[in-house]
Amino acid sequence: MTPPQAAQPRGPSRALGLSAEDGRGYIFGMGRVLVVIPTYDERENVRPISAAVLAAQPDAELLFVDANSPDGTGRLLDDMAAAQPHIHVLHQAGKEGLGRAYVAGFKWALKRGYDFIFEMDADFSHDPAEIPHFLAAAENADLVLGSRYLGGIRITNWPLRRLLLSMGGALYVRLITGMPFTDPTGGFKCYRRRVLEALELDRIRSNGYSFQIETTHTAWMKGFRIVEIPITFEDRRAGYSKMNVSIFREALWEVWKLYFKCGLRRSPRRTVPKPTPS
Ligand SMILES: Nc1nc2c(ncn2[C@@H]2O[C@H](COP(=O)(O)OP(=O)(O)O)[C@@H](O)[C@H]2O)c(=O)[nH]1
Ligand SMILES: [Mg+2]
Repeated sequence: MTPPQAAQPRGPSRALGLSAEDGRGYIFGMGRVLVVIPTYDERENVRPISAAVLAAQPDAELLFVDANSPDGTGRLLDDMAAAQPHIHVLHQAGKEGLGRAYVAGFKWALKRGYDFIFEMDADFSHDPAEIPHFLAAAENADLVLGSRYLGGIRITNWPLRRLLLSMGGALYVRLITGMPFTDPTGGFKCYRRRVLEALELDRIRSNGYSFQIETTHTAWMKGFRIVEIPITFEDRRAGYSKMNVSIFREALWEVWKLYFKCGLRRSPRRTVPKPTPS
């Protein structure tokens, strides 16, 4: 009989040659990781999502950016932050849109020296278990996009109307801007800090889906390396969606603005040097 084998690191742990014990190697090997999560009325979700992020990536930190949620999410987050040093909270005066929340979160992250900064929703549509895969991909990329459409559609429990809107939107963005990405409106992303430093955050005005398109488009035009990895997207289990028609309408126009802003160019002029291996 062969003796039992020691557990082998799986997935990205193996790819990076790291210890599988607790994932800490990512942090010591690569830098500090912050997951930024905007919240508006997410009381049922913030505790379980924090636990899931820390289970997937034990040394990551979380920053919640709360829009003064009427359901008391902000107070709950304060309690969580007081009890748990990995959790931080930024309070906004009110609901100003996703873009304003992320810009505030990104500035907070840059000031405090984080190296890998994630965007993620609070509602479990984005699976925190994917975080190590993003970090593995970020070894050779400046911006990693989670794609629901790379190599096939992986969305569960979404009404057909929303799926068609999202897929049509992706095609529209691709045709107008020339960006070769399958899911440009997705909100599960990992930035190296040098991308956020280059984005000129104060100049970003778009707010909903177009915020996702604008940040990726600006990074792409500046020549940063962008890769997509496949993710599975599940409709939220608790709470309600804040998506509305004005967010959709904003995106329709913003895409044209981006195209005109870069002088009708549909490809980057240059590529920045590869990120130095960490
Ligand atoms: N701070 C802040 N968070 C927001 C705002 N709008 C939505 N969110 C949060 O952003 C994430 C995505 O919103 P969600 O309603 O799930 O959009 P959907 O996934 O497109 O249906 C969730 O975590 C929301 O709580 C906002 O105006 N401000
Ligand atoms: Mg959602």
